[in-house]
Amino acid sequence: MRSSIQRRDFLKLAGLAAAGSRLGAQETQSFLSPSAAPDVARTDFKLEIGTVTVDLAPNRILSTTGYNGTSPGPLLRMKEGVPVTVNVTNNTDIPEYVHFHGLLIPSEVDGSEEEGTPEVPPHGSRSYKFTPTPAGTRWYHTHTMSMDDLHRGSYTGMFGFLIVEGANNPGTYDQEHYLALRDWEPYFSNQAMDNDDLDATGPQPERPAVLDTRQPGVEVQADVYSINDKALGSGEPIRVKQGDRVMFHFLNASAIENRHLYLPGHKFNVIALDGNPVPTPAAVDVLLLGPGERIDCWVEMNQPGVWIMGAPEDPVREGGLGIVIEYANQHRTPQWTAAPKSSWDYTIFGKPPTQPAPTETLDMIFEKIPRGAGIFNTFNVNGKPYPHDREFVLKQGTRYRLTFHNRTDDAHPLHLHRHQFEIAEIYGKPTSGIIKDTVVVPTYGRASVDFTADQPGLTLFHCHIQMHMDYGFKALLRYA
Ligand SMILES: [Cu+2]
Repeated sequence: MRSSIQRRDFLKLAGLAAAGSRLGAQETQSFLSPSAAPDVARTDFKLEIGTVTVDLAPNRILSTTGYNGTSPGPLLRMKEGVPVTVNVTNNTDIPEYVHFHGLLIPSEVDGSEEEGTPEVPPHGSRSYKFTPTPAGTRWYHTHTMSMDDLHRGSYTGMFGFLIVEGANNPGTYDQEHYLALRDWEPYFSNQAMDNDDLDATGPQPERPAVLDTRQPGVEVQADVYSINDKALGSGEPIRVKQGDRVMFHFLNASAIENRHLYLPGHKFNVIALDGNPVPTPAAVDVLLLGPGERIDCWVEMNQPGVWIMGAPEDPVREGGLGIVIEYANQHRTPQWTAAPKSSWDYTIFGKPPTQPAPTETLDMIFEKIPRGAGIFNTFNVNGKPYPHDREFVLKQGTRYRLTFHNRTDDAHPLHLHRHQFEIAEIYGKPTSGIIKDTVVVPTYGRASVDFTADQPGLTLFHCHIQMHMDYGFKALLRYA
């Protein structure tokens, strides 16, 4: 039980007991009030890739790779439809790719080696020029392969929020926070922690009649967590007043795992998924975010006290995944109560389907090969790991129904580059109007998404868990 000892030591270091104390000035990144936002979005951005330190806790300072000396990197605020240049300098020894996640931009600047985006060479630089669209909460991150090197790719601190401002105003609120959920110091383990117990126990239409009983390979795990750059108890609390309406923009920037989030005594009023407004905003107790997903939601602060907003799973929250919400004139120890049993269900934010299903269909069947590559699992898409002999071929202007068949014992966050899709069916339930770029398909589950092939150029599809992607769980879509 090496990991649990580490966890206890870490908590001592983080000094949870001090969480409610009055501290100094706010972090600018985690506490951006609407009035602090620049009036005019910039068009010229600079990202410098290099070594950064992350002060997770007073006695826990990590060294990793990041952008502009911090992790998360700077919040990039762009205006929809206004061309931008992102100048990237790479001060490391390995080629880098900056992927702009959730944007509809050409392959040449999307930041994917598979799509043919040129690299940012080691100790060199490259400019990405594109016109940001659509409006909403997007993000940017490295798209370099890690394979068995846990100091590369999305295990590092190379990520940040990218906000595309549009005409749509998400409403009025008193303060606004951009919060990225992260884990650190990953390691390989045979005992992957199962955090999927809160997930929908829906139908498992893809469960094979005979399960694969071969010994599974190792997975990546972490015991150290943070929200932005601070472990629970180390950073500044979010200070609120009774009656405040607080807008949260959450991002799961993990390379590893789906994450839940809970705030005792409060509800999350979800208004957008992956940055796109949902047809039916709804209040929920617990959020679920797969790696790559974003949720925009507001919380009515109507339970005076000092609360922990964090992961419902004790080891994850105690390992740092949380932040303190402190009401004015309240100075007690931060409170936590167990989260209610809940299951995440995208369809409550949707509306009944009104359009007939697209007649053009694509099917992707995902399988896990235990220890397909030494001690690591590999993943097949339609019987073969990446690269495939033939890409999926799209006809320009055609609408497709893409069905994911998850024949593995894991929930996977599936991401399509350069396009957005509309969830058509998940957990056996039909829905419409939920526009996303990443969707968590449950264990042995099936999901169908519809999208229009209107972004010519190579397009990458992959699982957003870095190790799954690196070991076969990806595919290329090509326009005819
Ligand atoms: Cu996966």
